[in-house]
Amino acid sequence: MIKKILIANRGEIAVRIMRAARELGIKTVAVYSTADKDSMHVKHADEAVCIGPAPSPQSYLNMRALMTTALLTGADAIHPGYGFLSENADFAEMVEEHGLIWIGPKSETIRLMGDKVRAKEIAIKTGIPVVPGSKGAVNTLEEAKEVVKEIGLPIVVKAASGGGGRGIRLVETMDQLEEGYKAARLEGKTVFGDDTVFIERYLQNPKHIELQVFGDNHGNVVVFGERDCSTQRKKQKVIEEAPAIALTPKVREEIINRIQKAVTEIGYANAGTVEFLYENEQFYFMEMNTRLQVEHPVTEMVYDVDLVKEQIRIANGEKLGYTQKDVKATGHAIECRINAEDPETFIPSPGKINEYDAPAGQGVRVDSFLYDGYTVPSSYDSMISKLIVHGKDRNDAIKKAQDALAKFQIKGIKTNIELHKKILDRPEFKEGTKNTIHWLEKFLG
Ligand code: MV4
Repeated sequence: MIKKILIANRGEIAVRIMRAARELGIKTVAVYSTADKDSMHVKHADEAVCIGPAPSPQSYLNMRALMTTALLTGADAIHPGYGFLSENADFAEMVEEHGLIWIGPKSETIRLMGDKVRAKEIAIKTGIPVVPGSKGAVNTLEEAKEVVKEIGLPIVVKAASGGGGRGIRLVETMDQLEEGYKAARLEGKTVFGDDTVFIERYLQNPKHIELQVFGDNHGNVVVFGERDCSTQRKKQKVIEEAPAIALTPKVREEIINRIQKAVTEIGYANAGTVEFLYENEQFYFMEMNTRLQVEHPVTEMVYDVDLVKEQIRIANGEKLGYTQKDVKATGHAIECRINAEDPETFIPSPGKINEYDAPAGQGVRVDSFLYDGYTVPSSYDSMISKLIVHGKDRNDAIKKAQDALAKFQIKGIKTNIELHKKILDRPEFKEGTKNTIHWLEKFLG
């Protein structure tokens, strides 16, 4: 049984994980960098250990410091949160090898899904629809030309170790192919240490829809529906919602059933997200994320489930305790990511908060680590808060989000709260199907 969890993260997600642990009667160990000594996650933990200076490679990414801290504090499990080391198979393996519990999928699964070529092969094998493209890796420019002759233009060249938008090149004409192919390979090599690439037909104007899956260590898998994460800028999600109203009940049921079957087949354990592009009523597999996601609360709201508690229970060896037909979504949830950033330039805007007043009420949730007088450090992500609302339907949720945003006061630093108000007020957003992955960027001009 897990008695003490080390949380290898900071910010709102560290606080979020501590809440789940406390509710389960489990002690927590916070780790922090010197830049985070006054941070909320340090105050909320049962114990806190400083693991290094502000730069992440020397603190939150320092595997040896984290492992040592876990052993010295007697933690029996590590929760990585999202970002940082959450999808680092080497770290998950290190934790496993030291006899501690990794609260996430097996290191082997993380390694497999980190390789987008192998992940796509698994998708094809298990009956998940994929974007037409090369059969596996494309090793020469000649091969790339052959693939283009077969599937036509435009195409994208993607790094096999990529993800989150790095190492991807759009090729619209034959004479752009050499440059795009070489650039994707080089970016793969420089950013991920792997120059393997593959090719896909380019989808012009899709939505980004992802499905939340959950497996236990006894062969049971449940899919907690989908999220629409299309409202994004520069591959950073801004608003996420559940369910995706673009889907008809039939299309939703079919993709849920397919994924449930496929994820059961691969013996997946713990939380995962299967990401798709969605265009003309078709799903196209992109990748599988082997971690808890930032936007997990919208799923929690509509399925009335605590996904972090579920992660901990599953890591403890417990069974899921419900099946696919037991889980049902109610109403609509919307998450607004509140960033400390300049509203014009989007440049991060850290600094001291001299007034903080968060909204509350029925169906209103704020996941944050802010308090009056807190100084947002400059060393980390600019996301400082998540506003999540749950309404009886999408219009109700939009209205609740607008009311909550009107009440939200964060003074002393610049935030994107006004941007959220503008987005929620747009007819194209309200309509709900026109906001594809390119919509927000076009709207912002
Ligand atoms: C694509 C695509 C269109 N067609 N693949 C960007 C991030 C990476 N995870 C995959 N990405 C894309 N892959 C094909 N075959 C368009 C994108 C894309 C995108 C995807 C999701 C959310 C935002 C995006 C913004 C630009 C491009």
